[in-house]
Amino acid sequence: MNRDQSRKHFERACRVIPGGVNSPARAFGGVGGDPLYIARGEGAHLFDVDGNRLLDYVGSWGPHILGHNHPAVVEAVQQSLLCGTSFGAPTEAETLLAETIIEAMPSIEQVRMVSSGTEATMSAIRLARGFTGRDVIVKFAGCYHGHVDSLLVQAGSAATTLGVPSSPGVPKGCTADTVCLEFNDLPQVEALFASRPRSVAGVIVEPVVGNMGVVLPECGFLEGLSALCRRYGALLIFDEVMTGFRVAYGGAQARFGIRPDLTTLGKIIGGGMPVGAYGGRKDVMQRISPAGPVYQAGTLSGNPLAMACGLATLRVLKETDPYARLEQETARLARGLSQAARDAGLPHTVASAGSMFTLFFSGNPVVNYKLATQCDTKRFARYFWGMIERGIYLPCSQFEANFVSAAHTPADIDATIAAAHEVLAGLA
Ligand code: KE4
Repeated sequence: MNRDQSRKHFERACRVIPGGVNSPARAFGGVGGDPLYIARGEGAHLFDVDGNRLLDYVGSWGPHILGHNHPAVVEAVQQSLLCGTSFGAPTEAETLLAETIIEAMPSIEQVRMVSSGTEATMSAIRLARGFTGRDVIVKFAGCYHGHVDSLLVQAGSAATTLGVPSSPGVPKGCTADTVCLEFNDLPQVEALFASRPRSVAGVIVEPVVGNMGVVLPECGFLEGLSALCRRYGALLIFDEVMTGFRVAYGGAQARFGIRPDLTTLGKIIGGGMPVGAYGGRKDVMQRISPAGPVYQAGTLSGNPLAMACGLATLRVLKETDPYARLEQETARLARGLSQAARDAGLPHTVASAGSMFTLFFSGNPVVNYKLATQCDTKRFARYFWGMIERGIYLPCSQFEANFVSAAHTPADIDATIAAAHEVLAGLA
């Protein structure tokens, strides 16, 4: 595969941008080599600056559940652009997207738009602390909630990929009230609450983890978190930035029948443009400025272009309801990848939920961060490059979720399985 132009672009970028990228997740740090520079996306495919056509399982790290440049989304953004890009004043589009989110997720009675998932989680934990008057936030190792100072503790995604799960530059005071526990370990959470019964403001969790790779909640874990939060007066915060409108139209909370107090969203609700949101119980959301005293603001929050992009995306999802087919095709792909690894005699497990999946190079089921970090990341890197050489573009880390879009065809899934058989056979 010719990657000359990408290499030239990367060399030039590295002179003016730290690491040559505007987000470390794109840096190929976990697989070696230089990132591909993308010229355009179309449906399930990306086209890089060297003219390579790539079947895309990154989907911009989650937003593109419809695939790239869905006609209805393009049309909506073009129409919105003709009216202007940003006004710093309320627009109807913000209300329409808020109403759509609230209709999809009954636990959300009011919602505030922001411009990223990080802003959403940062605001949600400030609100939880402001509402309860308590300071402690519980998170889980391997979960990634954006680069919020107080949540960069044993964080997943690129923080783990690049070996910095707890970042320098975060003062001890910022994380003094962050308690990091093991995902799927409910007794640990019970013990924490029992030891500090009136200290916990909130528990923030990815209900289906995407940032260790895909890790599912064990039976009773989410229900247990909900019961403990209720018992001890803490808020349950579902970080659905990745799972919202991904694992079901109503997100993981619909899939598991849990009603969190707050939910954070991003990715799909922006359709690929910068949108985050946090919402939940009205009595809690009413504490947010200007309705209440907890301050949060943003110049481009609710940006009309981004609202139009997100709204069109959610409208297509609601009208076409691709979820059953996405789940079937993703499960078929997961089985195919597992069969390919088994035929190659490679220790592996595969996890999937809705249209997100991960092939782990570990013989043990990955149920928490400790097990995730035992995966063979060198073998993953060889798998990644073997697949890219065959035109299959995967997330450049063992600790990320892969995404199937509504634009992926059965033939695309077949081709991916066939490529995996070839590549994995060569890794034994
Ligand atoms: P952003 O600030 O990147 O929009 O969202 C942060 C965030 C919050 N919560 C969850 C569950 C997330 O997955 C994310 C961001 N996800 C990563 C990929 N795993 C974004 C990719 C990147 O950092 O470039």
